[in-house]
Amino acid sequence: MSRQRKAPSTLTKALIISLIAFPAGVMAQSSSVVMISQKKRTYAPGAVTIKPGDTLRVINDDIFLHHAFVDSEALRFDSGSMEEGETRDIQFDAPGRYEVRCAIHPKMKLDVTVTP
Ligand SMILES: [Cu+2]
Repeated sequence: MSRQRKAPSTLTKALIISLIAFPAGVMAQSSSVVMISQKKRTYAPGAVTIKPGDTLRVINDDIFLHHAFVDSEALRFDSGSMEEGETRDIQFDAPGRYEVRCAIHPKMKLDVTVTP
């Protein structure tokens, strides 16, 4: 009996493993949501650097229609028309450089760098 009491139970082992693994797991899986404003026919900020898995949340802060699209090999995204106050989330999974444009205002450009 005494030998059984000294051996850690499966539950105890699982708790110990969880406590050790949890902080590393949180760091590896953390992803961010970065706000991007469409204002006065520009993206603000105009350039952003993010990590794989991060999301850009684009909001139309103008009183007229905008749009947001990405057309690259790694990612194709089309927001459709975005009215005042509307948001769209664009998640970037693959490292690389991207451009987010607006089909309504050709000069609008957001440079996105996704670092490995
Ligand atoms: Cu626009």
